Amino acid sequence: MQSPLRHGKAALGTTIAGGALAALSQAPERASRLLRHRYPTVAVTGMTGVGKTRLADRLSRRAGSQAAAGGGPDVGSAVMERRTRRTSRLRGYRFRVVPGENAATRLGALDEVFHDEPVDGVLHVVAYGHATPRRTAGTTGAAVASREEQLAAELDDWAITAHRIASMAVRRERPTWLVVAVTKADLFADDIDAAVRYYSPGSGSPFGDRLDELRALAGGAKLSIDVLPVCAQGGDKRSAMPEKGCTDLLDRLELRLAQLSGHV
Ligand SMILES: Nc1nc2c(ncn2[C@@H]2O[C@H](COP(=O)(O)OP(=O)(O)OP(=O)(O)O)[C@@H](O)[C@H]2O)c(=O)[nH]1
Ligand SMILES: [Mg+2]
Repeated sequence: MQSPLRHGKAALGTTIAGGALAALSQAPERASRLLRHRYPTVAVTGMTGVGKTRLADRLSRRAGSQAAAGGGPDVGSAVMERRTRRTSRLRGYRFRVVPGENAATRLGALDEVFHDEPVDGVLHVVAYGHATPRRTAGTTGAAVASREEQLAAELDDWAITAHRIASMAVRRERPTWLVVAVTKADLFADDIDAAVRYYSPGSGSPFGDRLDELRALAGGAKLSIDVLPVCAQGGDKRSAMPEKGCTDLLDRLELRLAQLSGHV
């Protein structure tokens, strides 16, 4: 017959072993939660030629692409680009740059960032009608598009992304953040206020109306929206937006990302 004491010991042993096992099985989940906290994932979205790759490269302190440096053809991204930014004290971001509508992998990339591995926040890039026109695959000759056409294309592109953001936001408890980055500010340096207004909620502009709709759909408390001007490359010292001006705008954007991520 087993003594009650031995029985008790065995039971205790089992509990400890069980606890250790449970802790072990939770370890990957805890590690991924820590990673998400310190290195939140950020989807970088927007239409083709708007400047997503250049901006993500600047934000992740990566040297510009060959095309940006002046050599080689200026082509759009074909696949999702992954960039990690490390800031001080083991913090940073994991950027997921969704390629523009020219890329065949675009839909899969959208699925990945908004459904399969939902991101913590979204950096949606727009350029106030200054996206670099890109040819659709299979056609030749330089592409041309007016600013009006580019703004209309941007609205169409935004409708798709907004829908994805809304369904991600309503599915989860914690709030989602959206930053609309109005890039290429060097190309409309005297018009930055008007550009920011055009992309702001409650402004009554076509884009503003769509942001209002998205807010209503997602629930105001579940989605924060910021609109910030930025540029990835500045002009020379005498231009309206010299490199120094661009760096200042980038710093402001980074500060906001840090606040939204709880880094500061
Ligand atoms: N003037 C100016 N040009 C920029 C800026 N950012 C990007 N560009 C240029 O705009 C073009 C398109 O930039 P990309 O970053 O390749 O655009 P993208 O959004 O990644 O485009 P896809 O990969 O096709 O989706 C390139 O020629 C860049 O050099 C900027 O801040 N100012
Ligand atoms: Mg790109």
